[in-house]
Amino acid sequence: MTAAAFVPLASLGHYTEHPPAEMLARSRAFLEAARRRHTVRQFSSEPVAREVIENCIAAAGLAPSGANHQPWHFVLVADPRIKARLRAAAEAEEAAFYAGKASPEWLEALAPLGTDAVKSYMTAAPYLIAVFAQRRGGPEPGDDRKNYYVNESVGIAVGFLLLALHDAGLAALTHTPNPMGFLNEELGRPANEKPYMIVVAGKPAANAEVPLHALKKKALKDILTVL
Ligand code: IYR
Repeated sequence: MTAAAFVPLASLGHYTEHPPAEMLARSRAFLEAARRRHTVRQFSSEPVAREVIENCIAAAGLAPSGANHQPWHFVLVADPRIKARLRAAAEAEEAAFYAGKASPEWLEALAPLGTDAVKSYMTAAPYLIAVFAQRRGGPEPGDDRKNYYVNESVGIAVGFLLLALHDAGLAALTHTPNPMGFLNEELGRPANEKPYMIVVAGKPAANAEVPLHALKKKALKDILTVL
């Protein structure tokens, strides 16, 4: 058993206390920035510096996680041949999905988004970020212990990633073809890693559109109870 050891937060110099007015102003500014984030499905193929994406992934890797095991692995795909293979595999699953694997209720829920089985963005966008959730791992690379709250942890990390990309001026799409086992095969990840999501990243195409349906965000009063 490793004993807990601590360092004063103040000695890290990482916490900044803001006066109340500034705190309010910053929370409003962040809210407005979040309001300007939209999922897009039409990407420009304009290149984006890899370091930008790597910084966003590094920020995602700072997310809190169960027992700080950091149960995630990211594969950054820029190679056009690999993107083409992933697109073909995803489109095969999506074709089955839209042809009837999905329930009528599911297809009806998706109809206002206007999605279909053609996934041009997977080859148009400069980057595909495949996210894997590790069932086993640990705080050190190479650890092989049980991980905890894996889905919660990886979900938080993807949230960090989406906001980091947005803050850098990039658009993103969370894409989850079902099933996603082809990601392990194509990208050489072990079977104990669950393929979690593909995050498509790049600049939006000049003619990118946002479905009106996606602009309907619930009001705070409808998502918050204050007691
Ligand atoms: N994976 C499919 C279907 C899809 C499902 C949901 I839930 C969405 O919010 C969007 C799409 C696709 O990518 O088309």
